[in-house]
Amino acid sequence: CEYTSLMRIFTNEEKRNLNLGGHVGFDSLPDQLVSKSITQGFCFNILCVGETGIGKSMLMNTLFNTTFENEEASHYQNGVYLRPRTYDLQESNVNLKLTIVDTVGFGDQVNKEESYKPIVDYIDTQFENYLQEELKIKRSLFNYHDTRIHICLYFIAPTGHSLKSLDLVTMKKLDSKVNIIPIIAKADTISKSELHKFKIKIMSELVSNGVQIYQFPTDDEAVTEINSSMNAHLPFAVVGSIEEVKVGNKMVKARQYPWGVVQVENESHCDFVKLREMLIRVNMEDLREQTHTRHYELYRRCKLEEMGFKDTDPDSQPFSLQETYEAKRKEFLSDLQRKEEEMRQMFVNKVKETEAELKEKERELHEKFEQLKRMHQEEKRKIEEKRRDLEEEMNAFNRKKVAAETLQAQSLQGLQQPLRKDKDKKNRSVKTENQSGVSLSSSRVMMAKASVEPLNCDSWWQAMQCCTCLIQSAVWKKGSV
Ligand SMILES: Nc1nc2c(ncn2[C@@H]2O[C@H](COP(=O)(O)OP(=O)(O)OP(=O)(O)O)[C@@H](O)[C@H]2O)c(=O)[nH]1
Ligand SMILES: *[C@@H]1O[C@H](CO)[C@@H](O)[C@H](O)[C@H]1NC(C)=O
Ligand SMILES: *[C@@H]1O[C@H](CO)[C@@H](O)[C@H](O)[C@H]1NC(C)=O
Ligand SMILES: CC(=O)N[C@H]1CO[C@H](CO)[C@@H](O)[C@@H]1O
Ligand SMILES: [Mg+2]
Repeated sequence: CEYTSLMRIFTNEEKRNLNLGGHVGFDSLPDQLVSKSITQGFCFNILCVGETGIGKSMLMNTLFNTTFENEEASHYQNGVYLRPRTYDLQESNVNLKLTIVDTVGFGDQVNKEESYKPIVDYIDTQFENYLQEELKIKRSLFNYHDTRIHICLYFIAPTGHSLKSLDLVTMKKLDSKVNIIPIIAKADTISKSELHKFKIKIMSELVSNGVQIYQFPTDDEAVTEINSSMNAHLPFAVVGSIEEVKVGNKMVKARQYPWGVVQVENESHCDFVKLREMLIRVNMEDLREQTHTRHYELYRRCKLEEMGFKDTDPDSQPFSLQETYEAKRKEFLSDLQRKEEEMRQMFVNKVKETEAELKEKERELHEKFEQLKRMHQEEKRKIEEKRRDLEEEMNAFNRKKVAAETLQAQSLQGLQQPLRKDKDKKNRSVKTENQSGVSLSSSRVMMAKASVEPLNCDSWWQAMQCCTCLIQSAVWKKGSV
């Protein structure tokens, strides 16, 4: 508190101009800055977005007059990915840590809807890394390797027609995250008049789709001079080559064709020199600054707001980090408590539910058991009945068998003394008319059977008939005898 009131006193105090008596030395401050920057070194990160084989690696080699390691991509990637390569370069006494990030497989998929995603993710990841470093308590931004993308060179195919929807979508997704410079690649394959129309068409398409591309700064006096016309040359039509061809008495970088030579560094042949001028020689620092103050700032703001930090409270009073923290903590704790209570309630309900379910299951099982038991008893009863029936039948059969046996025994006795003991009238009449013992005995069997068998009309009748037939046959036999 005391500190802030003291500050107020100082700031309210009027400033006075004073003359220095002699040389003090703080005029060397800019030099000190320069030498410090030089010892620290610089980093610069370039992202090349473009179809496979459109000339990305070749252009980088031409721009930096060296041969970076090159690995040709295949056209059969399942998706797009980014390949960063970092190099340490030195020019006079300035060290540059250069990172070149290439898109691999861009534009090769049948479905290109998701092609922009890996690029956006990569850029965001670099921002996130920087933010995490910034948020650390012990941060070391001084020797932090900054991997944030400073410039995105967007390679447009030299169709002479118009932009592809993939180009528009990708640039639209990137324009709030990175400085974009669109370039027409392999510009030697398009005629001069067509190129002019193509450039106009591209710019009008970018404007009508609201794609923000990087504008060379025109507010800075030193740069305005070179620049204002440069914005009119966008998109730059470039040619890449590391081949040296002799033109006149000089070796120049060029592409040689049967009908002539395309000189890379001749402004009447292509815009390569303009690109190199604007990208490396004039605006490199501005690109770095724009990345930090515009794109990174936007990312940081969104991210912190997402995390719940605010500069002002709802009544637009200044809101310190401490207060935000306290508020967040309170909110978090109450949230936690609420969640815990919810969980507990949920648990109790679940237990109750499960209990009820179990009870229901038990009841069902019990019912089933009872039913099975009943069924079992019923069956048992039935079988018992059947058994009784069968036993009765067996008894009846046995009785019959005994009777039949006694009868048989009797009949055998009767056969041994056939004519001695006949008192029966019927037998006598048979005896008088039939001398055959065998027939007589069989008739007796019949008779015995008839008496044993229950008085069944059928068997009675059969017996009777049999008797008659015996008698008849006896008559018949007597006649034949
Ligand atoms: N006509 C013409 N051909 C070029 C130009 N730049 C590169 N090429 C040719 O295009 C082919 C591919 O060039 P690269 O630089 O390997 O293309 P790239 O985009 O790096 O390819 P990947 O890394 O595999 O995606 C090579 O044969 C180059 O010679 C150019 O400006 N004009
Ligand atoms: C590029 O490098 C070669 C040596 O590798 C050199 O002879 C040539 O002059 C350089 N070109 C430019 C434009 O600096
Ligand atoms: C650039 O190209 C033009 C046209 O081909 C030619 O007249 C001119 O001499 C070239 N400039 C240089 C420096 O080679
Ligand atoms: C308007 C203006 O100052 N244009 C200058 C831009 O830079 C080129 C050189 O790169 C000059 O030739 C133009 O005169
Ligand atoms: Mg390449």
